[in-house]
Amino acid sequence: MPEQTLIIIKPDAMQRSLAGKIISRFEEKGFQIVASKVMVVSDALAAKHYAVHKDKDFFEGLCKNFSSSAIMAMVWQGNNIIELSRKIMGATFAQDAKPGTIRGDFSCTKGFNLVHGSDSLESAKYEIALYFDENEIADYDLSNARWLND
Ligand code: IDP
Ligand code: MG
Repeated sequence: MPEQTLIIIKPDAMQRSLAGKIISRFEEKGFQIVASKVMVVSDALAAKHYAVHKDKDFFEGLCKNFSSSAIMAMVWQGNNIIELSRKIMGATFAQDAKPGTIRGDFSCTKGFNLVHGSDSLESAKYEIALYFDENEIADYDLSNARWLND
């Protein structure tokens, strides 16, 4: 199975109608989207999602922002997607992120950085399971893609 990761379009990006632009970045790179849903994250889910940061001083504000309005949770797959998606997103603080990255191109703030992506195989597995049942993750079989040879 190709490597999979959880990508989330955060509330600030959804409110700014940036979902399409963000999705395009991953599509253009050649990655495949295999699951998606729009939802409002509960306080409990936000705390689980950001559990690794539970002792940080920004944890409470982070969870509050993350659960404040709708997000789009997605599973994407492709070669080396965990490392490459982090590059596509750019540095954590959007004000430091390089032009050409999602955060560098669309945000000039610190914490409102538009997008989340898993940072390791282990966190991807944990995070995907927080949002999706196995039967909600589809696949596309390109071995039989008739449009490729039409
Ligand atoms: P990441 O999203 O690039 O993986 P993490 O270090 O995992 O960055 O932090 C999770 C999220 O917490 C960040 O995306 C950002 O929204 C927020 N955050 C991280 N560090 C700070 C901080 O020092 N102040 C405020 N918010 C922060
Ligand atoms: Mg992180």
